[in-house]
Amino acid sequence: MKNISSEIQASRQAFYDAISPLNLTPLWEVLHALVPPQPNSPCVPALWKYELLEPYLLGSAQLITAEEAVRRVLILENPALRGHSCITQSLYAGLQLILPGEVAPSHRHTQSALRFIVSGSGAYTAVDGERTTMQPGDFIITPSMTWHDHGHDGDEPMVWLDGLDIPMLRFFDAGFAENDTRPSQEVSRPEGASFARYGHNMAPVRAASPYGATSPIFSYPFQHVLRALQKMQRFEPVDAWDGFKLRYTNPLTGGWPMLTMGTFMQLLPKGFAGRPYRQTDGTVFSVVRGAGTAYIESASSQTEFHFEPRDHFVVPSWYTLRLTSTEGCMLFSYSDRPVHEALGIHKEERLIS
Ligand code: 1HN
Repeated sequence: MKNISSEIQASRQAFYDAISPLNLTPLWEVLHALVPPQPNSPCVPALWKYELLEPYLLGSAQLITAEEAVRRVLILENPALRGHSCITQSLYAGLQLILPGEVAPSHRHTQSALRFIVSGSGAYTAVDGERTTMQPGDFIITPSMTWHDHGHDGDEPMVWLDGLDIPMLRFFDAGFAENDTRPSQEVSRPEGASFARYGHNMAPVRAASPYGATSPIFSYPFQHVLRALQKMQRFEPVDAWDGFKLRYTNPLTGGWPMLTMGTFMQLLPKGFAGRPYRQTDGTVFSVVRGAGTAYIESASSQTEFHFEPRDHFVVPSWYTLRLTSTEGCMLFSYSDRPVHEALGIHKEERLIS
């Protein structure tokens, strides 16, 4: 507000006090905060070094079983939003541990989940009667309201990143959940059945999409993405901002595999020094291979994260990100971009320097 006399200020305050019991408040006091000239996220950039958290994650198995915990997860909480179980205002992230012989019991909920496998192998996730064995680097989907449980027939601890749209569903007050009557759901189809039907640029002639606009494929194996990016690296010019970057797709539509979260894999070649960009979708990164540096800036802050395999970091909406990698690296990421696009509010700026 401009310079105003204390007399006017006092009479305005008296007015606000008078209308407050009627649950009224003056727009003119909050207008610029409500409609900022550009995004002004309450989130901050943050890095979770796997090396530092791994002892605690593995140690959590001494405290509680997967069955008792239902899901034994350490949530990655944005440092500026502690206590809200979220990594950005719209996204949840956590690292889940399952040990050989354990079961994470079957349940279902309207929140959609993605898994990105970080460490170990041999555990399976079951979705809608079909099990998928998980390998490092695989991207796996649990569509909204599908029964899902996890189990582990292998012989080493297994860790994956869970990405859920929990804060969005909380915002819309649209959360429903239900526990199954059995810890593990019955298997009704062989492993790979969905991939056979939908994973080879083919589709059943008459069958309708089993999960609406969500992808009919539960698992996007790492080996396929790796092959694609390595091949691209040989014949395609490198993108000055992204390196070589692909988005995962729903094979039936070409659109995003999930309605609320978009997923990506990128390869930064050796010696890559990316240009800066910013976009409205705050993004969570999981480091698959190699190492590099993320330079993250806003008008009032500058952060530099050195990342290695299994590290995770978050870049809030409209922060500028620049990626570099001396040895080369691969990064998986997810964001709420499908929602921004559906609402017509997605914005990206690719800057020159
Ligand atoms: C959930 O169902 C899983 O199925 C993981 O593995 C994390 C966080 C909150 C609510 C449900 C899972 C979750 C979750």
